[in-house]
Amino acid sequence: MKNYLPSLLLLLVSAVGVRAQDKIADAVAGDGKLSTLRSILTSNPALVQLLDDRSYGQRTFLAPSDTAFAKYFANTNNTSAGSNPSQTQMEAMLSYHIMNGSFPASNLTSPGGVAAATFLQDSQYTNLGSGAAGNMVFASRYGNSGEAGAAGKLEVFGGVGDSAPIVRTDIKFGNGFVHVVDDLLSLPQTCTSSMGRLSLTSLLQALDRASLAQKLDTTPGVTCFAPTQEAFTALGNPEGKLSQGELSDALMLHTLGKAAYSPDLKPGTWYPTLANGQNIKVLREGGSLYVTGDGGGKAKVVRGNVIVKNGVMHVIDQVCLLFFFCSGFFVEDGGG
Ligand SMILES: *[C@@H]1O[C@H](CO)[C@@H](O)[C@H](O)[C@H]1NC(C)=O
Ligand SMILES: *[C@@H]1O[C@H](CO)[C@@H](O)[C@H](O)[C@H]1NC(C)=O
Ligand SMILES: *[C@@H]1O[C@H](CO)[C@@H](O)[C@H](O)[C@H]1NC(C)=O
Ligand SMILES: CC(=O)N[C@H]1CO[C@H](CO)[C@@H](O)[C@@H]1O
Repeated sequence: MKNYLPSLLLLLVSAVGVRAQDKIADAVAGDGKLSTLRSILTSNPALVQLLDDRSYGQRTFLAPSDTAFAKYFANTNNTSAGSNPSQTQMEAMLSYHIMNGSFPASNLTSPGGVAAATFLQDSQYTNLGSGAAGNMVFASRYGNSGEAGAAGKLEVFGGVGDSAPIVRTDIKFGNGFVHVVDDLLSLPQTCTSSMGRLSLTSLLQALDRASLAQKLDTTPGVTCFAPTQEAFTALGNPEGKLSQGELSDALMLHTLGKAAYSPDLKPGTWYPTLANGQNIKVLREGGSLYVTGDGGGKAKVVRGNVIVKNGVMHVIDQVCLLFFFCSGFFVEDGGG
């Protein structure tokens, strides 16, 4: 009997402890800054079900604060369409705030950051190919590529390069953890609309001229290294000068045939691109992530982990990953 007593007590204590905030509604009841969320949950039983259902594993809810909703509504209610989010849009949006798994703050704050799947499965926002379920988010205290030298605020990165700061952590509920965010995550968009939102105009023109925009937007599971507008300008806007074939090769060299979030990119490793037989290598140096091609040129990731519908985009500061024809085209004596 003596042997069973401690574990029996532990069982009772934990049973009581869990029951207190078992349901999501109870877990968010105690925070004075979550009243908008509470009323949204009341009218969205499907979302409550997604959080409270006990028949599958742990999850982590990024709960938007009243501040987050106020900022969101201030923008969206005033669109030219003038419409508030529908129940379906609200469900899609909040399912993107539910990470699939248990991610206490101690986990999310680890160096390099964490890429995690969410419950956003709506095919309007998610096309990662077979085997994958919900689209992803990236959480980090070390900036959008997880590489900053010093720890800053903990943020979650979603669609179109937007991020949401986590302002309160580790509220427990029956199925995992709740962290409060002060912005809503933007839903992932296609590669090309994300590029538009980030003003990557020359890149869009290049994709258009090479007739690759459609392919890039619809292939399930891609990583796109997207050069900035400044990178194209610095090279004299090659998007208007190269032939369609050359542009196509150049763009394919900037694209991997699977989604690789920054934690998946291992330094010193070569990754096959969609350009035939050509690989690019990832480097980490001085608080930044770089990609380099066979020619040795080096592009720095200036905005990592922009989540897109069919994968991820990392914005880089150079057009040329020094593929052979690029140096051949721009340097008089030819590069190979
Ligand atoms: C925007 O729409 C939401 C949802 O219908 C509503 O709750 C909110 O009060 C509106 N906000 C503004 C500023 O109009
Ligand atoms: C964070 O959680 C994931 C998924 O549970 C796990 O694979 C990973 O090892 C954890 N990392 C840390 C630093 O705890
Ligand atoms: C959540 O993760 C589990 C375990 O990896 C997986 O079986 C399930 O399909 C995932 N669900 C979603 C909605 O991603
Ligand atoms: C459609 C809509 O919500 N319009 C509002 C936009 O913002 C102005 C100023 O705050 C309001 O007066 C409008 O009603």
